[in-house]
Amino acid sequence: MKHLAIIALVLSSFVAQAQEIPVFSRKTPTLKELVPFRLGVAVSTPQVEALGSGSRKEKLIARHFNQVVAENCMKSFALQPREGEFHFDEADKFVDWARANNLAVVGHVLVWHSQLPVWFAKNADGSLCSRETLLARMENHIKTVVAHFKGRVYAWDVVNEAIEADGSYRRNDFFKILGEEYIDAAFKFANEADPDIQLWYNDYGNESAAKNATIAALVRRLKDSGLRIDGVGLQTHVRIDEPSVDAYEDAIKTISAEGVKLAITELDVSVLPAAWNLSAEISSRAAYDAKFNPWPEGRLPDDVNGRLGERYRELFLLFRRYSSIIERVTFWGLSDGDSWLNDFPMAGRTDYPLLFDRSLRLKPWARRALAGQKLRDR
Ligand code: 9MR
Repeated sequence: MKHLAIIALVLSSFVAQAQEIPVFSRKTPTLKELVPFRLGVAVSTPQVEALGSGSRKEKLIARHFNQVVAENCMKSFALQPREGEFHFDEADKFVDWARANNLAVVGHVLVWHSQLPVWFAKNADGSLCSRETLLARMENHIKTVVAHFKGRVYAWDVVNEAIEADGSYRRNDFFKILGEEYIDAAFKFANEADPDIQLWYNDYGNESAAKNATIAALVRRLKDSGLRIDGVGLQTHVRIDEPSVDAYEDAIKTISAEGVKLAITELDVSVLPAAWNLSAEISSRAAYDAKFNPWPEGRLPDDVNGRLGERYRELFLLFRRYSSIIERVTFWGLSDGDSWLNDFPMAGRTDYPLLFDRSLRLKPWARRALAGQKLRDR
């Protein structure tokens, strides 16, 4: 009997272990496995420079995401700093690394008023160039760049941020010279350069109904003129408490009604007090003031971190509901330390807008928030 009891005890401990094995060996899902769309991240220029060194950041990007976009190194000032002088080394390094790691690449950006090299829309004396000159420069830039990355980039942001919050067209140099038809020209040149890549319009401030109405009208106009536009990117630089999810849902409905795909292209959630307005307009700046930088030590209080998780969860619940039209969700940076928000609109702040903290630890709520699951009590 005694022997039997010992055997039973040994067996039951085996059974218990056997039952536990799946629990211990079950693979923790990567972030990209938790969502029904592509999951992307913007890669900063210092990160691009370090690619190939086997850094922890590089490993995290390759492991958790399946799409990337260059935060800066594929903009016109980087690719063609002087007229006719193209620099592709850094961007090529980025694109080749991405492809070797099975990451789909989005090109950002062909036509944008910001980070535009001075020569692009100006004469040597600083005055605005002629219509013909600007069209020729746009055509050369767009066709050279798109052709260079053909087959390696699957979608391009063709035009970025052409519309203001009030729904009017931004009076940038392109607009001053060509009117809103600079947008038509950009889409035409991009399509001629590569009929197989996706062509996107991209903008921020997506809670504005007036802006969305103009974006929808723009999509309609382009299509009516026989031009191709495949998608509209909603940048989604938002704050912990605004804008409302309902306003975002309205944007999704209004724009997708025009028969284009959507993507969340530059997601981040600022937790800091609004130091300016709710804008991603990079030319707005404010002088440093410590009262707008409440957590300078790099540690966010638990309650605020918890609210950040809830905010991400409500956003992902919305994105998941529209996953049949949302093609990808891309974070504008890997970790809090990488974010542009630390310096915008006020330099020297410490923001906490992304999924990985400054030590590259995944925030405790991240997996559940992306999966749309109730967060655990903290
Ligand atoms: O994150 C980018 C930052 O490093 C650059 O200094 C800035 C320059 O204009 O651009 C930032 O990225 C912007 C993106 O290209 C377009 N949408 C708004 C983004 C944040 O400003």
